[in-house]
Amino acid sequence: MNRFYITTPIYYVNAEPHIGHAYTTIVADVMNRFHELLGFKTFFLTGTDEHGDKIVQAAQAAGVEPKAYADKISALFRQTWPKLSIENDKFIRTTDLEHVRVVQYVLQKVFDAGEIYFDTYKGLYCVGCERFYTERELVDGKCPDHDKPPVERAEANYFFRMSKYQNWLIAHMESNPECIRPERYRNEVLAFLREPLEDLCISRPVERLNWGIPLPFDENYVTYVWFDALINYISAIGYPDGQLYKEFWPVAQHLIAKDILKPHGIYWPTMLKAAGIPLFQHLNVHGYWKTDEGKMSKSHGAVVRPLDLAPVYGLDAFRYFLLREMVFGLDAKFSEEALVQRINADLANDLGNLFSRTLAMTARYFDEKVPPFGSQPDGMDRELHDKVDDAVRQFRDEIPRLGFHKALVAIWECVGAANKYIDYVAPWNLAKDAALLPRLQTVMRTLLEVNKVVAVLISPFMPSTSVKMLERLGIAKKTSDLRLAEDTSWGALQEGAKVLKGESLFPRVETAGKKLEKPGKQGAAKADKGQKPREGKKAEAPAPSGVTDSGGLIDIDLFRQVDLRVGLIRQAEKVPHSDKLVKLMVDIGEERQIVAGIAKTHSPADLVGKQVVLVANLKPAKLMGIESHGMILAVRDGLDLKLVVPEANVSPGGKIS
Ligand code: ME8
Repeated sequence: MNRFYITTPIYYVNAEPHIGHAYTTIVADVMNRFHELLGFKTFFLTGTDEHGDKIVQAAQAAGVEPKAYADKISALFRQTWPKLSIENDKFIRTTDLEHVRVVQYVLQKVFDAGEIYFDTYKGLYCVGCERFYTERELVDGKCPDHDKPPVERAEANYFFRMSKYQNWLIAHMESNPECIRPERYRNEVLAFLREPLEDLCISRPVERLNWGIPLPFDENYVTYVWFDALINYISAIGYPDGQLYKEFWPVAQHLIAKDILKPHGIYWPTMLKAAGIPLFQHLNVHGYWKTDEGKMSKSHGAVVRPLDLAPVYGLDAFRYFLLREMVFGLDAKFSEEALVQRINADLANDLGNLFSRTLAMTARYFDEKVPPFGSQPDGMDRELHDKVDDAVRQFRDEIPRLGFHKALVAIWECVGAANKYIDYVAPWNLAKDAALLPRLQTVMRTLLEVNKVVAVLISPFMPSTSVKMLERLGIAKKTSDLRLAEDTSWGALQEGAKVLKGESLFPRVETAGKKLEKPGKQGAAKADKGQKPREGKKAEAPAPSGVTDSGGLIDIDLFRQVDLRVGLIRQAEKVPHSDKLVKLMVDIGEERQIVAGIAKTHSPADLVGKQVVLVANLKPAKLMGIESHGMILAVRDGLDLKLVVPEANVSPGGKIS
């Protein structure tokens, strides 16, 4: 049986969980659920890192003993994860006796092998980081993380012969290109390794710090917190003899952010090598979530507490946002506005609408029962089916290589294609003619099948929504019972099975910009319970999802149907025999040919390199025999015509809202 083992960092208990911790732990959960879906036997570990100076200082500030302090904050982490639908198999604490025992065992083993020695070290020490710094690591004489000058400190201590493993580690990284992913982080570690590697101080004298694991070979010292913490990845699964260790260590994958790349990319592999333990399979490294104020971390304030957000916007929506928004490996910006935008566009408008339209029509035309494929599928049905197969393939290929956002984009392409399919096929017209019943059956069955596959594919990301969708499609399965191949096979819905119309999956959030700091006052995030499916009330008169009122005003839904994008003009040329038209090639993330009536006011040469705003979902039209796939926005000013442009350059394809 295939196996999968994923770990998160064990988080310091010097402050409460925030969105950065939540992201890593949710990603681990997504990876774990994905492998379960593939039928792997999986193990998912998280926990808390509880020793060291930082914890002592935090406990002192709170006026309690370190252990009592650690108990409290550790419990907070432990209780947070289930509230975010995270299902870890084990929660380790570095104060667990079993962990302490394994750390001492490894220390003794490495000591006996002659890889630890005693020496005096004088250097510059940052209390925040709990480590000595070399001069060249400092920025303007200060610790780059804490922006404070380090203090001089001389100390007799134990050292791990890390330098000895430098060449071995370089060779290992060069011959295992996937050991650290994405590649930029492997390169970063290789760059560290171009400089001479120093030995690692792995002890602290008890008189200075007694909140640590005693060295087994000298009771006057405790273990340096990183030498203690990293070992959690093996102590938690019963190193050296445990069954879990034997089963799962050979497939271990770690997940961290870039802040702790050095301990994981250098200390940990060399420690393992010295202890005669095989290396982990992958170290997966992601970027930082930032707010407008900068990186979110406990020492910098400005944190977003996940539990304040998730209940306001919905747990699954929050998970979706984090995974969709961040390109794994790069930094991403967190804003409440961006979260609301994704909820309204991707979840309420796209997925929510597809699901309610499909179920509402199944209810109306087939008495809430799954119809058979009444007629042979036509070209459009096959195209949609192909899109679904393609999404399944991309999902399967992208997640193991950390392309979470790409997997989601592929799923949402299916959702978009299915919504367009409804608009195009117009089932309400088929329903008018009894002779077209077989065709209507096939159309609705096709749509139900798409919804089912989408429900399965989103299960690692949005487990509750997945279960809810499947239930309403007549499938009573827990996410852990789903299997990718079997449950995404086309046509597997039970004919005649009862489906349930029910409430909308994702209520639209009406106003953005609420204050995250005051979760209690977020009533503004009210749901629009009356969110309408695009399919109209009557089969004969399907209304679009947004409508005009009697005063000519449109509602927001109608506006949102216009896909406005920023495009970059790559090429421009005059259309022969026309004094008004220019043919443009516009980059909106993909290339678009657009014919625009702006030749009288704009020369092709002036247009190239300009950013413009365009309607990207306009039906194609032919102008002077040339296809145009969109419309550029401009304002008439007397005889002049001015293009509408963004205030500053933005990435081509940026969606306007
Ligand atoms: O470093 N964006 O614990 P820690 C994304 N105890 N992820 C973030 C983040 C941000 N702004 N801020 C934190 C420690 N994280 C050690 C680890 S492991 C043997 C010992 C996440 O509480 C991210 O996973 O400071 C990062 O690596 C981790 O929290 C650091 O957590």
